[in-house]
Amino acid sequence: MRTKVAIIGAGPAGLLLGQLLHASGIDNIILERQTPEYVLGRIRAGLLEEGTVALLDEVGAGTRAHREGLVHDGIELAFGGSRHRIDMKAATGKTVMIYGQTEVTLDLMNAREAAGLTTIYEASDAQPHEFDTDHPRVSYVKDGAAREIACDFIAGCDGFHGVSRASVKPQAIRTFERIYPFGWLGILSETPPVSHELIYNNHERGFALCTMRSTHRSRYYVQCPLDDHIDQWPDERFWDELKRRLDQKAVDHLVTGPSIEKSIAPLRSFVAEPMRFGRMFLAGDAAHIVPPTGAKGLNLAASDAHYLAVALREYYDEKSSAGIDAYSATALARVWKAVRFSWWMTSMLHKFPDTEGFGARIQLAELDYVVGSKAATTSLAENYVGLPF
Ligand code: RFL
Ligand code: PHB
Repeated sequence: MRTKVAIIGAGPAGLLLGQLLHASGIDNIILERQTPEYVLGRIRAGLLEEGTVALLDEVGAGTRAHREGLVHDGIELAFGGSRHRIDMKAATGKTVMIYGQTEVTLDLMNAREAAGLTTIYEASDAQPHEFDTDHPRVSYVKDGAAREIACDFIAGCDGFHGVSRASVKPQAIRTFERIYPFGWLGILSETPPVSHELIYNNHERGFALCTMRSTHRSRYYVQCPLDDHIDQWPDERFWDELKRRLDQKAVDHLVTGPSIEKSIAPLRSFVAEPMRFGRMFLAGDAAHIVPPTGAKGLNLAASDAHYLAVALREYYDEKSSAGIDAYSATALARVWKAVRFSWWMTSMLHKFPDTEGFGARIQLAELDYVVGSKAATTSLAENYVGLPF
């Protein structure tokens, strides 16, 4: 088999890149280790920047998001017993959209199928080869048989634990990492959200986030110890802990119900440099991870896919390598700003082992400054709605 771009991974980065390339007439094949059902079952991100929605529109996959997504003009920060609204639309003219990653993935999968493009699911042992030459290829196993795709370029869109980044010689890559000493325990429930906008709570018992997937489906997170296990968190314990971290008005409005999904995610910041190795590019979580506090992971996967698609279009249409040569630096400039923002939001809102006394007072002073200063509010808002790309 031969294609121009072999994409490893059918998550948001790989699926969006595939559609963007197709829109430019660049043929591509996606290899995915899991089944489509497995990919669609992963409850992850929920918040899209306008730029991400525009990319879905660009590939004709944005119709349902506009119909079903919830557009939010602001968020609330709760600390010291009261809530403060950040009006992002007033500060930046921009909004964000609540639309789940599961839905984004489904819309992109449907668009791919409608376009008749090849996705090979349940492809095991994918391995990129010879990407430092002009004839890269990807080997894999399907239905017990060894197969291979010859290509011009490889796009490693295979997430944090993927094979692409792991295939690079250690001396060719540099990584930067911060591991946070806690995780997020999240639940999804078929209950109306406690408030029509997101509430980020700084509390002495730990961080809590009230978010949603729709007007009848809520998503809540509480900061938890890294070594906690789901079994230690029956629904009653979760709701009880959440209530302890919310302001009184939120507690009064909270509707609880059985969880339909429950999971614990560790928090980390991670960046690999560069994002290009000869004829292989990394995009999305394969290259970088952010803690979910800033809601940037999926949105960064989308901006990487955009930069890479533009670079490859330039390569094929204009016979110029300038775009692919600049891809890594261009993408990393945006990535690092999102890494900074996510780290800052995480630092300001969570309980750290040393957030006693002095540390806690500094967090409250910072939050008070953020909600009280027009400059600080605008800075948070312009990062939250997404820096331009
Ligand atoms: P993904 O989604 O991990 O997809 C990678 C795909 O590659 C496949 N794969 C392979 N395929 C073939 N061969 C191999 N060897 C392979 N190895 C892996 C995998 O099966 C998978 O299908 O990466 P991608 O596409 O880069 O997308 C990144 C996003 O999924 C991620 O950044 C977000 O979910 C992060 N995130 C959030 N991002 C936001 O923008 N807004 C949010 O509100 C938000 N909330 C979150 C989040 C992530 C969370 N968790 C669980 C980590 C909330 C949570 C709790
Ligand atoms: C979510 O809806 O899952 C979500 C929203 C905002 C975040 C993190 C997660 O910062």
